[in-house]
Amino acid sequence: MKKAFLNSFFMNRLHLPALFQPRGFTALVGVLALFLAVLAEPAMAQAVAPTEGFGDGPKLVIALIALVWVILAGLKTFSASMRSQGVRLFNWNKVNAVLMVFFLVVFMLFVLWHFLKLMKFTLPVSASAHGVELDGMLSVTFWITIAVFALTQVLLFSFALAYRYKEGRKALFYADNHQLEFYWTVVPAIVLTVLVLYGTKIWREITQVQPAKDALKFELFAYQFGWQARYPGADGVLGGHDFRLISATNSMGIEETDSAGRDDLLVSEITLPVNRPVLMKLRARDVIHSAYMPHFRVQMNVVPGMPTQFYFTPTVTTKQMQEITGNSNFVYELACNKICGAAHFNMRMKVNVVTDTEYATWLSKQRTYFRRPEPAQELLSAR
Ligand SMILES: [Cu+2]
Repeated sequence: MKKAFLNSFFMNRLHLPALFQPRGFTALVGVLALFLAVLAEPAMAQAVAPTEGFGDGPKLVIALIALVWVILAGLKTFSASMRSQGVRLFNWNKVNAVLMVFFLVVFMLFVLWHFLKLMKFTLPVSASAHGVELDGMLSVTFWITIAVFALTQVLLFSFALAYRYKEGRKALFYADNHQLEFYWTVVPAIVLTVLVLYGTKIWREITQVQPAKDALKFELFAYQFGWQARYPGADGVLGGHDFRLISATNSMGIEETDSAGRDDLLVSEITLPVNRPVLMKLRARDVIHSAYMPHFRVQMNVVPGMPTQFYFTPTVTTKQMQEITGNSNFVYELACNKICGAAHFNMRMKVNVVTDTEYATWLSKQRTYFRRPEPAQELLSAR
């Protein structure tokens, strides 16, 4: 090694092709991944809860990485210059192998820290009966993937340490092993089949069930950009509809000639009695929207020309959920979950889950879709 100091530093460390050699590339990707994760984190926290931040944590992590990077670069240059004088300071092969394991531990702790830090932004317990099943399925899938992830990462990085270059050690030529290949094909196939069948069973239980006779029906009508909600009147039947009837005075296209529709109610918020099955009917006026009520684990596409529905039972009232979450301002919401146009973000509606008596009181105050009587009493009392 007779290279000059600058030559050895800049040519070996910063020459681009070196970054694409396995070692340089691993380090580059590792640092980039950490850097991106650190950068994305405040943005994520900001998006969910504007007042919550991560303080100086991310800056500290970036500074630490930069510091370690600079120290290593300095050591490497120093050791290269010493080696040109015949003194060997470090076994860099071993240092890199140990750094692999160091990276594994730091990265795993980083992942764990993220989980703990961001857990509070995840959804609270399911507010519907089927949601509990769905959550159970998700956690089973989650735990299996976490176990596989941890196992494969530990193997990957510890093998880099255990089987690093050693003088005199020759790699074993190992062409194939049918038994090994059999196991790593069959075991994942069985696990995936079980997961898929389990998921299909739950999906069938959620969507293929026959709605109860006494189920409460209501209709959601999606348009660019908003929702309209219609409840059946005293008869419990929603009147017919036809898109050709949509006009300035009949925005949902309800058939005025259908007697079942005359007592239908147009409401500004969805209100549901707790523990009563609900059949949500969905229609769209223009493009595909999606009715998404995350707290109830409910989501269904709303398609023009193809009515869809979702059948579910709310089990937790708004008041109870406020206690569970410790947030006195908590409200359930309906949002559109299809990017349906410029004001897609505006497609929201409040959802209330209340007791039977509260529901009856609320219902009695709603106005009918067609002839909405003037609220004389309310106007008088307001004055
Ligand atoms: Cu939409």
